[in-house]
Amino acid sequence: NAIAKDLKRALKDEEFRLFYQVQQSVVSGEITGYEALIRWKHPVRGFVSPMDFISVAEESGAIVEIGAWVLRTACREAAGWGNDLKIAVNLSPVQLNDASLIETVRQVLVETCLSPSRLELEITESTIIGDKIHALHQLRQIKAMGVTIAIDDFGTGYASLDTLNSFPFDKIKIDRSFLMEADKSAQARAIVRAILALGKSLEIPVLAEGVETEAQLGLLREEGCEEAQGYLLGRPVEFIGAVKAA
Ligand code: G
Ligand code: G
Ligand code: MN
Ligand code: NA
Repeated sequence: NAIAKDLKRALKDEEFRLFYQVQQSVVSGEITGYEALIRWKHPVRGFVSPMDFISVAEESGAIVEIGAWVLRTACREAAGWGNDLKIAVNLSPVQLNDASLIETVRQVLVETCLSPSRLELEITESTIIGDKIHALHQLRQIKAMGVTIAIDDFGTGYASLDTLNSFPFDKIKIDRSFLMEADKSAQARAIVRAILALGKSLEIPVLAEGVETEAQLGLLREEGCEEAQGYLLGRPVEFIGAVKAA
């Protein structure tokens, strides 16, 4: 595969970039953090979406190195922001299964001097479907360092509730598909409400992804959602200014 071959070279040639998308409090509008999103600035093809190369990187194993680069770069840049905002980093299932992950996280925190409580790792349900026991063991070690763990794309996997039951997640991220349909579908709104109720009863804060309209944000406000992320609040951007945390 041409992409698979190109990925290692791209890492060496420093063609990857991180973009950051703002996350904010629904009630106060204050910025709470940023999610790091990888972009590949290919010399010929221009910006390549992670949707077109993450799965290839997972199959070839290159995701372990690329993921370590993401983690290191995100933590280094966040340490330089001059605030206490969170930095959320996506973790691939392949990374979570890899035995090097714990040491990589530990090293990156030491190297960048980022306070561990500022780092949040985003895990999808599919991340812990493989070797579940091993994955949960790794997550526990990471959490013991003071790093927080969010469950991403919540509601789309086939075992959302089981996943929630198997690990003390620090945040639930409602998948953007539910928000997108919330404007026109009473059923999607009901699902959003149900996830928010679940978060309340488990005492896990909920962040809604894919917020694109004021109506969606209004719904989240009425229903007591803690945080939001989406094009309405900000698109992913390459550079962020110095923002003071609340
Ligand atoms: O940024 P965008 O919406 O194009 O991302 C598409 C997908 O790629 C999303 O599912 C997102 O979680 C994933 N993604 C973005 N950056 C990273 C990353 O650094 N690591 C991993 N594993 N996935 C990422
Ligand atoms: O799977 P994950 O939640 O990590 O995916 C994040 C992806 O969602 C990013 O690639 C980002 O570009 C995309 N995204 C973020 N906000 C919005 C939004 O409001 N609408 C849409 N369509 N995509 C969004
Ligand atoms: Mn994510
Ligand atoms: Na998501």
